[in-house]
Amino acid sequence: MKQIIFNARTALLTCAMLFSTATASFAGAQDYEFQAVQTEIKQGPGSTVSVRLVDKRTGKTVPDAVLFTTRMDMAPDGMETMTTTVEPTTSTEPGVYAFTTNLSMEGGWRFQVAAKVQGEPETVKGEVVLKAIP
Ligand SMILES: [Cu+2]
Repeated sequence: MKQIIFNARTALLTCAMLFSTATASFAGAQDYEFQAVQTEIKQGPGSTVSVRLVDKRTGKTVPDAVLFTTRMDMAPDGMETMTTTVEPTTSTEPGVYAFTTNLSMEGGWRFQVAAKVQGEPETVKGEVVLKAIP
């Protein structure tokens, strides 16, 4: 009986070790997340949208990422083909990336971003949902 308990415990430990090894080898783009600094944005031209890039392993923001693809559309309101302009602008806070956009219609907007993070070979992709308010 004692031997069985011992074996079960060893098996559990082995499993835990295997699992953590597997987790480590799959570390990558999914360790990062884009978060909207503000989800309610004034409808109309010249609004600023800011997203924070966070390393989920540490909870810290990630500065110096290169954001190279962006798309703003109304997918949350069933209008995926309705897009608008979104241009990078200067941000004062490290790890926060700011954009000027024109939310031409009130309602839900989806902001998609792809980025290169230093030391991370995979492309980091993310999206946030915003609401254009009067
Ligand atoms: Cu629309």
